[in-house]
Amino acid sequence: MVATARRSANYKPTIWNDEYLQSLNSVYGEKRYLERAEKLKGEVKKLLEKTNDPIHQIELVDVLQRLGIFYHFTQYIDRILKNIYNLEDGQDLNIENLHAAALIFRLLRQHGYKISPEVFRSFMDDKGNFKTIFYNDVKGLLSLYEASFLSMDGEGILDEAQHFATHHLKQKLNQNINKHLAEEIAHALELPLHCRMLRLETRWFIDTYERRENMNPLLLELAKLDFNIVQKIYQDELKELSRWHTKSRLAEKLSFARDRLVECFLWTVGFTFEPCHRYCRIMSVKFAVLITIIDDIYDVYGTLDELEVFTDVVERWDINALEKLPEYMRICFLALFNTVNEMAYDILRDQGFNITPHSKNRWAELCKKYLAEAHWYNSGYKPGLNEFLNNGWVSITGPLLLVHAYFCMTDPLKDKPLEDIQRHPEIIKWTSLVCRLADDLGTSSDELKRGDNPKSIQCYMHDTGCNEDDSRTFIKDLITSTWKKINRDALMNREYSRDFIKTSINFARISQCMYQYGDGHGIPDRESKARILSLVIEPIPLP
Ligand code: 0FV
Ligand code: MN
Ligand code: MN
Ligand code: MN
Ligand code: MN
Repeated sequence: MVATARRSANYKPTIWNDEYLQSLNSVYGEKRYLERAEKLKGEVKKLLEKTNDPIHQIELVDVLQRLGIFYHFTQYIDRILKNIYNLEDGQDLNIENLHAAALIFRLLRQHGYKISPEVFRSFMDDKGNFKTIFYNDVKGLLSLYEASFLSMDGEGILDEAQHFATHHLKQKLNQNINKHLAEEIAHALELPLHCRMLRLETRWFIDTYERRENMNPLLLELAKLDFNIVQKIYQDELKELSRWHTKSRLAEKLSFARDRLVECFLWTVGFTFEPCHRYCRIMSVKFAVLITIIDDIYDVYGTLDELEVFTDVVERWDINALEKLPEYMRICFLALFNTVNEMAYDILRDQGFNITPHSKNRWAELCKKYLAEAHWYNSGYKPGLNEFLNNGWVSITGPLLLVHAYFCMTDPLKDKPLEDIQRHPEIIKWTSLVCRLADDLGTSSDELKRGDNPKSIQCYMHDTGCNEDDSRTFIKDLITSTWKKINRDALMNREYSRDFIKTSINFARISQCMYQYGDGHGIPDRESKARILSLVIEPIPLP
């Protein structure tokens, strides 16, 4: 028998072994810390109750969000925002301060309130330019800048705001300003708050907040303590996942594929960070591990004949067809089959609802898209950008992961919404597209060297004849315009829970984060390592 010639992707081994993960041993599960946190939460509630001035209220809400502790106070925050929205609506809120206006705009819109960007008109002159007195209002410029990223198509006033704020903030960086302020500006200009992964932003902001002159030590202490308590919860989840992963021996049996358990965990902390979404994280990690392997099978290791059979077996969801598969695919399919069944069982037990047909449809859809890409590669076919993206926003696995996240965070599940969600609602479509584009920016150079079909950057170059730099600029602009679609849908959408909408948006955020400096999913020992250390491993020092 002739041995099949197989390609290799030469991915590096994991840097996180089970023994190390099992040794993680944060002290922040101890009663004294939990009690201290409860006491501090009580203090913050008092602070929320006694803060009356709307501008102080909105600043407090912003700080609670950025410190990552808002989820303890959602009822208070909802009440404050509703109240401010009503004042705003009745024009009772006479804001002369650009910073406050921008903060109110950003927070109201973020929480689904329909506030018009016309609120910025009063900061402009007759010609529609922002007034010169704001050129040196750094706080106002920063807030305006962040607010402008919640824009939708056709909101020219926010485009102008962004242009204006960016220009003047860049100028400030060239002037002799305070070092910490310069850091804040550089951080904002690198990637706006609206597009940042929440937990990493929290970790960054805690350090920033500590240096502020008017910071509140109560909020700072709670933020640090809560971060560490949540980190201890993540460690326990990761230990459980690592036991599952080790027992499965997937990494050993399918040693050609990326072994990226902990990086997958980073993805899922990006989807949803709150302790109450533990089940969503656990199941999403298992799926992401399987996706990572299956993607490597289709892209690198499998032969076209094998891929055809695998796709067929997944489509028929036929455990009796296992014998048709080569050994390595049997292991993979059975692991997939068992993981889907595990989740289906949990949901059937708890909710009396069978997700199996919905889940298997998503896996079949994914494998068919993967197969199409494998055919393109093998035949040397070069799709146009549109054709590529029609396939690519699904093959990046956003629809699969988000539909499963929906199963985890929706109770009760019902037939009608489940049928609707199979038809790819806008929020899933656009956030997945951001992931595809960000992934192509971060991974396509290596993929092409390794042997893969052209990705969006190359498709656009092929369509237009432009060079790679111009194509990358075009793809980055496409990400920007896709965010406007996400913003519109997040505001108009009344079909899905805020939790699910937030998770979808978070999916776009963690995608941009993962590929911000290259292939954060594939390359284990650079930014991803530092990020995992800071979110999952190293507590914030407390006095
Ligand atoms: C990306 O790899 C990859 F493996 C993903 C997106 C699966 C893990 C995922 C998530 C939690 C989203 P790669 O760049 O090889 O993907 P493509 O589609 O370009 O082959
Ligand atoms: Mn791939
Ligand atoms: Mn692929
Ligand atoms: Mn491929
Ligand atoms: Mn890729």
